[in-house]
Amino acid sequence: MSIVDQLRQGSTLVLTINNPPVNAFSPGVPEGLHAGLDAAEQDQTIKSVVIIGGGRTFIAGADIKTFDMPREQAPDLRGFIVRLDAFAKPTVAAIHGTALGGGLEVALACTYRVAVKDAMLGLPEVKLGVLPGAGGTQRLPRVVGAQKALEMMLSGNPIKASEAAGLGLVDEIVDGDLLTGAVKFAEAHADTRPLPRISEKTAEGSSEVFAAAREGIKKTHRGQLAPSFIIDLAEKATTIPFQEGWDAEASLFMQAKDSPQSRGLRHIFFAEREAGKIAGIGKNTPQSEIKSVGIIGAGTMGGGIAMNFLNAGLPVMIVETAQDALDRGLATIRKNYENTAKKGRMTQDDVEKRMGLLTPTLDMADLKDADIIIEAVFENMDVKKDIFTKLDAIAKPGAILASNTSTLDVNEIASVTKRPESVIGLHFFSPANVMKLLEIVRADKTSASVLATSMALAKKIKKVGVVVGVCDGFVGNRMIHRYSDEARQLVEAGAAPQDVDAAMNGLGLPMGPFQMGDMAGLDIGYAIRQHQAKVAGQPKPDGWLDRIVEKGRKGQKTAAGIYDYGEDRKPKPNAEVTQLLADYRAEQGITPREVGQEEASKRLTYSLVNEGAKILEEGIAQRAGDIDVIYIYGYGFPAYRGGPMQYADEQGLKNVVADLEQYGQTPAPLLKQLAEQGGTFAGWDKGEGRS
Ligand code: T1G
Repeated sequence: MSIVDQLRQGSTLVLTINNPPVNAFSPGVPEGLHAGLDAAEQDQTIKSVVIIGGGRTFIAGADIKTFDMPREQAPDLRGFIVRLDAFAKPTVAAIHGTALGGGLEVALACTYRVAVKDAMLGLPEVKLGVLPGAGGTQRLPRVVGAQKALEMMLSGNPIKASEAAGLGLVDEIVDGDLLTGAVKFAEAHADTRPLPRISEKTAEGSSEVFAAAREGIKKTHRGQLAPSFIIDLAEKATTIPFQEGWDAEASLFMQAKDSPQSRGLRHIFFAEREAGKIAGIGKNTPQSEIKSVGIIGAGTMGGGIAMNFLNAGLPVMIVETAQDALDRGLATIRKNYENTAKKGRMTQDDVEKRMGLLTPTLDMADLKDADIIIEAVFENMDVKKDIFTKLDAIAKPGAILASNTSTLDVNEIASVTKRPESVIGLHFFSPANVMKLLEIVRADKTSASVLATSMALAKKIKKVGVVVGVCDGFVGNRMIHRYSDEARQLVEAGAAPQDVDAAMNGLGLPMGPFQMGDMAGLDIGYAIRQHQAKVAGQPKPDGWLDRIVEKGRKGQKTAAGIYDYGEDRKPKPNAEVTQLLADYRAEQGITPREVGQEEASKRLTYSLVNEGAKILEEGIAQRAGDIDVIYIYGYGFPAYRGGPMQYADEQGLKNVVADLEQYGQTPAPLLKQLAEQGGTFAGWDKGEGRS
């Protein structure tokens, strides 16, 4: 089997691409396809050509790994498409799996497209910080109209073949065997003359469509480059000849591809997948089958966690200590589903199916048959130890015992059981049924099988699972604690909270540290500080944040925290807080000073980077990309920045060290070492040794 097989079927030549796992347009693929077109051209008895993907999918796009190759070495997708579009004999794209990006662009350059009904077609390039660069911005609007084309290209989301057929993007839905159906279609259209070419049409699209699209991306793609290029190019498809649009597309594609935003998004694309590759865990690591789930605690977290498994079709038994708490928990789960159904994203039948998989109980012993039990109760070590002691006696042999703790020592929790190899941390992020991130906390004795099973389970419930080690706050919360400390220091030095938040909004974060604090609730941090001081026998904390909470200003939940909140829930600075800050600084003998946006955003971002470097050094995270994935999926760091560690690489680690020192911070040893070596975080992987 070669990378592109040629098979004659009647008067049709079938070209099958064999480039697993997703038939990306990698080196070798264009050469094979050109050879196939040559064969079809030279043989007069060949009347038509079918292009099909071997394995599980049609072409899923250009090979993203080749984006940074020198142009003369990269696969020439555009060159192939020019030839295909002009090919004298009818060509048929036979689509199954996903025809994405360059894959759909190849299909659009074919004369016809046929597909099985569950195939997906899309142009997801915007998710990589680029735009369809092989004719997609010019052909798709010509087929489906500018409005639908913009919806597809700006969201990057694929559509089903059945919808595509209704739009004229697919000519026929093939029931049964795709190849048979495609060859039959090709034979039936072998004598099409002249060949219908999309490039000869003009796209439909009013000026209102483009104005609305430009307005829309201000919210959906704030600060990003590629979306505005996509709109400009789609507009060209309605106004200028195809060739001019095709040329303009090439130049804007290169501009977008060479941007830090595209490097950031491509870094995350691969980092998300790399995170699933754990040192010591391979495809052959045994896993246990998870057919039933037990959850202890039906509060906000327990209920949200339960929904993930119910959505995946797994039965869940949920335990509470009191009937009213159990009833409240179930009512909240049902309400969440009913709300989704009201928005039309779920049917009432779906709601009932999910609720039918949920079994409430007051007796923890009922969890005796569960394959995994997840504890999601109050963040207190004694409470958790008590529960794990009981679970150790109740759970069946081989059951996984997981804690949803967000910071506590999973080794200490495991130590009360006789099965520490079965204990792991599964740190969900609130709201647990929405947030994609799952920190998988590998304790010292967690077995490879339990870890591999947990990673597979994360994928099954559509979470982005990242393995982290045990320390206070694991990765995400450990870094956010440093970030929040830095934010407080900026305010003490003289910055207004709204200016600190604005600096991070400017970097692309939807919320700055104080907006986030008000949303989460200032009283949570307050309670932790008071508890920690009490346990440590220290005096009661009396910082400016503590004083704000003690005035009853707990955040959005009380319509007043650091900011005031009206109906629109927008944060508004409060004069009393401003005065409280001024009094606090005076009391501390601090003469307030101007803190500029650059200092604020650098000190906050680099506080994350510096802590991340320590986390890497300690092996709490295996690679920098893991930290980036955590920060993007768990804390809203803009994906087009690639995450804090990628962002630092883009700034240059030498510059990061210089800035940290300028602001009085001590660079972490690993950061200093990499900066001195002219290195980056990107290539450093503790699992495979240092780069
Ligand atoms: N290039 C290179 N590698 C790719 C790839 C691609 N396009 N798509 C997937 N992979 C790798 C991936 O890294 C992983 O590797 C393995 O394949 C399985 O992927 C000119 C410029 C197709 C829906 O953006 O959306 O065309 O970890 O784990 O969950 O206009 O992959 O096994 O070593 O994601 O079944 C446009 C991206 C490119 C599609 C399958 N196309 N891929 O999901 O598997 S830009 C895309 C996906 C372009 C043109 C432009 C998904 C999938 P490893 P996976 P999956």
